[in-house]
Amino acid sequence: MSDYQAMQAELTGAIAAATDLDALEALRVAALGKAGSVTGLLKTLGSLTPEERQTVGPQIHALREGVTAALAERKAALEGAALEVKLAGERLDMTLPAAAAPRGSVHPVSQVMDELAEIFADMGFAVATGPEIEDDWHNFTALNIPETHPARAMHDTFYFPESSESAAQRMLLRTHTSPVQIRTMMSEGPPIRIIAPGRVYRSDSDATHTPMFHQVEGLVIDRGIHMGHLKWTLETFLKAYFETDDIVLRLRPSYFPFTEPSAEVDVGYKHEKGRRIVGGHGDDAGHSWMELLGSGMVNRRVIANCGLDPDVWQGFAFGVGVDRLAMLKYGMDDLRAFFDGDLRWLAHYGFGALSVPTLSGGISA
Ligand code: 2NM
Repeated sequence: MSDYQAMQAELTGAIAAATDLDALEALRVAALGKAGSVTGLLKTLGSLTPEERQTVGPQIHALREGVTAALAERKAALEGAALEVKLAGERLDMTLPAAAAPRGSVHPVSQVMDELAEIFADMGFAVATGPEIEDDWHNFTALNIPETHPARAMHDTFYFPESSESAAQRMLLRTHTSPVQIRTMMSEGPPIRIIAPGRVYRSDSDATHTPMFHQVEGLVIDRGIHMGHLKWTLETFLKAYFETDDIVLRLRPSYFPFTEPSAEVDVGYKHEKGRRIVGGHGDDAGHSWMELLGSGMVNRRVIANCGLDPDVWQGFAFGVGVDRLAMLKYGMDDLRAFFDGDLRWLAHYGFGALSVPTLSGGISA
């Protein structure tokens, strides 16, 4: 082996052993740089005789070519490996969810309110809202609730402190969502089809009553409205809500100051594994009636109080507790747990943020 071949073997060995691009560049400079060992040999060619150049020249050139090729090959290998490392570090698992699932859940009351809005929207009802802090007129007087009515007693209503103005200005926490219906009749005018869901307040607290609870009331005002419209609407609503056609209603004569006539609405149900299951005729074997809603034809005096002519406009209204609707459908047995904020209860009974109730996709998600 010539000296040049030995030198090439040594250089290519070092090049093949270079572990990174910096080390490789140092080897290139040491061999092919201005003061490099191979460059130094090339410089000697000028001082050789033509004969010597004939034999030595090709060997030195071959040395340079060999080293250049070895450098290029190693550089490509090292760059390829560096790219692999970079890509491995940037790897994304596209099968993973974009973000961790949220830890919160939708409260059953919110879920049921969404279900109600969806069901009634399909029957042409809009959702109306109003203030929870009301005045006596909208909460009581307009609804034909006389001063002497038990609902006005201090015992039931949360009143704000008397202001320096007249007693009529005294504010209260609404005891039902009916003032929303009053405000809608006065500001929108007929025809009206609304539901008013929301928080209501009564000074009452035991195993089945909380001082704040949720109500949804409905109101239809138009020409020629009668109790047949009321019964059909409630039947259609309850069939959609409980997701069964096997719903039988019983309308029982009752009294409310704001409706005349008034009817309490019972629904047939049975007990199954200690739970109430809505469905069937209440007089059938194993069944009973359960009081579920209050309703009636809006009292002429209420219609007149809102500035409408009761000889032209008639309507029906109804009210139902949302918390109780939720308990019946989703099998909760303790009302007070609704308002405890216990994370274990919410994890168990809560709904996913994406389980939106729709008539086409299913009311209960
Ligand atoms: C009920 C029962 C019966 C009712 C009446 C009205 C209004 F404003 F139109 F007069 N709103 N809601 C009503 C009627 C509410 O809840 C048990």
